[in-house]
Amino acid sequence: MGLKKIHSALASALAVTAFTATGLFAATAYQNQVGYLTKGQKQMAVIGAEDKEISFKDSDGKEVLKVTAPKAETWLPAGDTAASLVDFSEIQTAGTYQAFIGDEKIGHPIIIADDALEDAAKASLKFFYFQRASIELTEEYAGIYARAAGHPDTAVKYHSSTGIENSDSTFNGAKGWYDAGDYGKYIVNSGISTYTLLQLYQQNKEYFDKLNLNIPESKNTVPDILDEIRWNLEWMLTMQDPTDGGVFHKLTTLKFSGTVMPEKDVAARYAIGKSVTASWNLAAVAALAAEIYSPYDEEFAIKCATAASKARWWAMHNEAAYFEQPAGVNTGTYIDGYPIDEEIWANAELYRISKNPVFTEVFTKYPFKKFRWKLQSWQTTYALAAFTIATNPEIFDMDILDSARACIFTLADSIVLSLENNGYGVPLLENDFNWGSNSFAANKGMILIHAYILSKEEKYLNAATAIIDYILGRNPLDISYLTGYGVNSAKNPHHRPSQADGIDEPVPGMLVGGPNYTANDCAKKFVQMDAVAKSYYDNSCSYATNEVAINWNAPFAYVIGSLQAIYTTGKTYDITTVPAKFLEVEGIKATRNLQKQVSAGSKLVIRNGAVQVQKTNREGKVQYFNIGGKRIR
Ligand code: 9MR
Repeated sequence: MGLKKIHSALASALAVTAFTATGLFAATAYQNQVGYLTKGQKQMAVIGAEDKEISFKDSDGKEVLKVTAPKAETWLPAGDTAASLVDFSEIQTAGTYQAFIGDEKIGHPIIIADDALEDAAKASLKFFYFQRASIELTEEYAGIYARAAGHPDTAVKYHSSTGIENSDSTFNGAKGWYDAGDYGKYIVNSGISTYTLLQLYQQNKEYFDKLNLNIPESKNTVPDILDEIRWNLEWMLTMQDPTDGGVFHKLTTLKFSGTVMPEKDVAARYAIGKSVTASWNLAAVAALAAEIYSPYDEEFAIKCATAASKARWWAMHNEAAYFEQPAGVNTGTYIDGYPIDEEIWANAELYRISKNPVFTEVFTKYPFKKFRWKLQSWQTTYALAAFTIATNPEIFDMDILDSARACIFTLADSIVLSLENNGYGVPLLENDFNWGSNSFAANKGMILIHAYILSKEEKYLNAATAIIDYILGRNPLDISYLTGYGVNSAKNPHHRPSQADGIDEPVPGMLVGGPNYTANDCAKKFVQMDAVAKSYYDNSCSYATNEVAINWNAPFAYVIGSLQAIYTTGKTYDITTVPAKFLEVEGIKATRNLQKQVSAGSKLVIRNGAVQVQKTNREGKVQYFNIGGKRIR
């Protein structure tokens, strides 16, 4: 470990116990270390400042605002040290400021700018480029993090758990993003990550159409964020068994690799398992992708729509095909024995792009009509369905819309409620400090942004801002959990390339998992049950608190990207937007765009649960073909 890489809990301990020259205890301030949006909410948590005057000075030393620190309040996850939540939202002029109590500086420099979150938002998306499998990262795009291509995955074996017996055959499973600190590619986790990023784009097109991520595709006419997402989508599509539409659960080696660069991990890679959850995940994501990519590449859009429909068909006929970790395999499991939420989500996506009523049958299929009000995660996707449904009131029926809205607002209101008497102004509860706590934070932010889109009530936007502040430094460890951003940021993530590349600073733009009171690895000695938000160890040995993952970066990118986009454009997603045009062709799912792709005289239809091509021959007889061109009799 390099000298620079000191344990940040130690660093913050030093900050907390800072003494003034006179030996008096100095106030400690926790704040967003990266920046505040000029027109957004601005807060800092100050310990030892109750009733004191906090003075905010600009870079010329001129006082621009004076605030009396309010009553200090605790926030359970931080333990019993109370803090005053100081609001300085009134400062609405861009610049760099400093807070003082008398002559004493408190906190870090305060950066206020119209684009204060833009660099961090871009970095959190650029992370996905750094996670690309099967491609060399060149200096032009990766800078000092350039590296050789790893994992071509052009000849992936079938593990016996796929049900494919021919052990000699292989398939091309190239591209995709590495899941996390390891080099596996997992469909279930790709599902929520890819969906979250697609939503970010779809809801903020004006902003993201122009955003340059400096990736190899930056020069083409497709928005960079969509090019990046496509890298993963193309891999996800390869995981579908062409013979039946079922989707393999994961593509990994049999064992986790050592701490090596991607190109050094040359052990055989396998498709492992075929599962109902993987199939629903592909169905959901590919359906949304079909609509989003259709203006750019209709052939790809059709491919996605077809894959979605086929995956659905398989999942419906294999409802109990849960993934089980086969003997001899130790890579991530993403086991989920409850696929109903995924089924609802996938059907909602399919219905949105097609208006084919067959996809609404799911809403009456189950005895309960209401969504469970649960925060979204790789395992629980009700909220993802709720996002799609609630933001499409023109498409979904009133009763299902109500259920979706209830899901979002119940969750959002409970998050906002947790801000009451909360001295740190952080809407997180003790239970949130589990594995990947920062992703619970970010996913709560995604709920809040949706509540804001639907209601335009500022309290939701402000609570989402508070979550970004927490992640970027307003926390009892005084740390920014986003690598490369903030005065005191995470330095030693559990991320193989960052550990093995010989470069001191980790790959930037990565959100580490964060405090986890269940940590049972080298971070165990830092677990504090009476201050769970401090249960963190900035050391690469701690996968339980300091790993990175695509399903953690994605909601963070969603929240920080949405906030920046909303404040930049002054607009939120217009929920009356509908996909291009729906075509009324025998319950067809294709939009006009998709339809055009099929040769003259033919059209895409859904028959028997699958996408088929309907043609009328010269004699006027209607015939059906599968997507591969084979006649169905
Ligand atoms: O994010 C996953 C978390 O919810 C689980 O509790 C944990 C243990 O099963 O696994 C996490 O996912 C890991 C995956 O299995 C393998 N790649 C790294 C992921 C992040 O730690």
